[in-house]
Amino acid sequence: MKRTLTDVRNSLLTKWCASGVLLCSVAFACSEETNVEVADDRAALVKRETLRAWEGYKRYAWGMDEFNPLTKTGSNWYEVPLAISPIDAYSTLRVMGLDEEAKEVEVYVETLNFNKDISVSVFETNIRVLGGLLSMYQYTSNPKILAKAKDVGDRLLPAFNSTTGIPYASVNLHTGAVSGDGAGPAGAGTFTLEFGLLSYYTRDPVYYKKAKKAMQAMFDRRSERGLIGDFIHINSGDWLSSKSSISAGSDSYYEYMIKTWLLFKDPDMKAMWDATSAAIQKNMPEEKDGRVWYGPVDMHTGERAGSTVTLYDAFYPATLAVGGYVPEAEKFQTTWDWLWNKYGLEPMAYNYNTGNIEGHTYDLNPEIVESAYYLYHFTKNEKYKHMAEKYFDDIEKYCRTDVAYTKVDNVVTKQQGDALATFFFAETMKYFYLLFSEESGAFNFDDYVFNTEAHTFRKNLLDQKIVDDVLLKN
Ligand code: DMJ
Repeated sequence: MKRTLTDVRNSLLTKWCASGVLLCSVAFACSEETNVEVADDRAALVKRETLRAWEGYKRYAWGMDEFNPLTKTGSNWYEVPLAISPIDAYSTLRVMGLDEEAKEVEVYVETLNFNKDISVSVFETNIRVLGGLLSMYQYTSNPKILAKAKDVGDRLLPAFNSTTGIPYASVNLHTGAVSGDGAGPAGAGTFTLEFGLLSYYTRDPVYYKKAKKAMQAMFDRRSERGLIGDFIHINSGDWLSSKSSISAGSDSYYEYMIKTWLLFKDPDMKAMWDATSAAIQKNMPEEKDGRVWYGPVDMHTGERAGSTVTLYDAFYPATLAVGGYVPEAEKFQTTWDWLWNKYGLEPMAYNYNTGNIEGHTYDLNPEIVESAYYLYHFTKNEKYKHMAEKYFDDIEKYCRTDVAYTKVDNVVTKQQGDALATFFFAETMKYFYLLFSEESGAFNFDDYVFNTEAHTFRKNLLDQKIVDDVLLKN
């Protein structure tokens, strides 16, 4: 059976850890602002290439979770499809003004039934499926889409019935049976945006309460240094690994603290972000050959616990920038840019002490592009645009196929593999497009918070009084 991103992430984690409606349809105006044809050539190229890849997916894999562009087949994460590619692609299609294609997805999603006897990743289903549906609802005001989002949210809820409130890794969408009682920080703290929006639109606080409790449970188990480990037992609350990192399995826990503050103005989230970021700045950065790395450290002693980093870590400049740490973000982005240019693509895992690659694949991941976009937005320094131009050129050179784009199994040999990850549609192409079209002013950054899958959540559509009443009241 095909390995999903979760499997890969889990295997990386295992390796590293072992060392350790009633629906309230709320009326609001759908924005026209994103449906603007953008003049910039680069942005137009990104849009054309997204459409070309999307047509490849539609032609050869429609309805399936993922497209395999070399064999021109489709594949599913589980025994039956969850339509992850279309749901994940929707918000990008809208951002690019590909409205006919987006409408086709919306109509298709109305027909989907999530009552499926499959055990799914709670994390991935939340960020890609629930996140995608909620963004779709904000664009369309279609109550059938909100009903789908609520249905998915309800099917994920049993996962949160652990002793600590940190969710089980997997839940069966039909039976509610749960499994997987070890979690990383991202598995605990990447729900507050989606579950918060679901609470907002359904006026039911249960979702946000569960998501916040899970995040808080992780935070409450921090060490005297303010750091957390990277694997915990969700029922005993005992740390299974005291290695503290910003890498795969931990990353979006940090991201969601600041973004949940920005979306809902929950002061508890801001307090967690402030304390956690200060602890990271104090303990993790390490200089090597003039470059800064945020390598893992022991959560209790602060001792260096390795020098392996993952390409996922390149999300952190964006998170630092949106959290007010722009100089630190700029410095860290320089490191990722250096690593990209060392190989012409980014390796999945890299040891900055030995200089060796420890994971050779590049799965069309977005993080370095995301950070270039945020830094371009905040600094307007052209160098971030030039960085992104180089990333796009390299992706075109090594990952482009006759019908779409595909992963590279080895960033040294550039040997292509046969998978187009759904986040290429959701994130990678969206961030390229937004960066290259920034000057057009067509997309107002300040109106949005992106979930970790780059789904656009419109904060200017939210009524803070409703947020206060439904989400933030004790
Ligand atoms: C995406 O699925 C999300 O950004 C997630 O948080 C981690 N990274 C992958 C893409 O690399």
